[in-house]
Amino acid sequence: MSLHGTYDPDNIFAKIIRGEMPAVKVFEDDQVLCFMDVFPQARGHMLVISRTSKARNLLEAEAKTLGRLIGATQKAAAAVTAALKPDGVIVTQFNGAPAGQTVFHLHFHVIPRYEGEAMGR
Ligand code: DGP
Repeated sequence: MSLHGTYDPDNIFAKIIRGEMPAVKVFEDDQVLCFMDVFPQARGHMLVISRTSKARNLLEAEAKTLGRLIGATQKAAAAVTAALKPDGVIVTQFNGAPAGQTVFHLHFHVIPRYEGEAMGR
């Protein structure tokens, strides 16, 4: 799916939000959800999503949603740094299939990096 199109309410993250699919949740409130990536690129790889927004990508997100998401992403990065003591943390996200996006519900990746360890699945 390119940047153009409409939100699919049956995407996998929408199902996780509705409790129709299992996920290993790290934290959640009424606005955001942080959970473990099922195909981790490194130990502690997490995803941060909005529970309420129907934005498929960064370009569609409202400022308020982005504010909440980046706050939760910072919290996730701090939590994984405290828990697993990585040497670095990548925060990233992809917009549109040609850019590498595979799930079309806006999400931020939090990927710990460890010196001497290759990244990959
Ligand atoms: P992206 O390429 O940015 O759209 O990344 C989507 C990520 O979602 C990818 O790292 C794998 C992860 N993922 C896909 N399906 C599931 C799932 O069912 N559960 C969880 N926890 N993660 C998933």
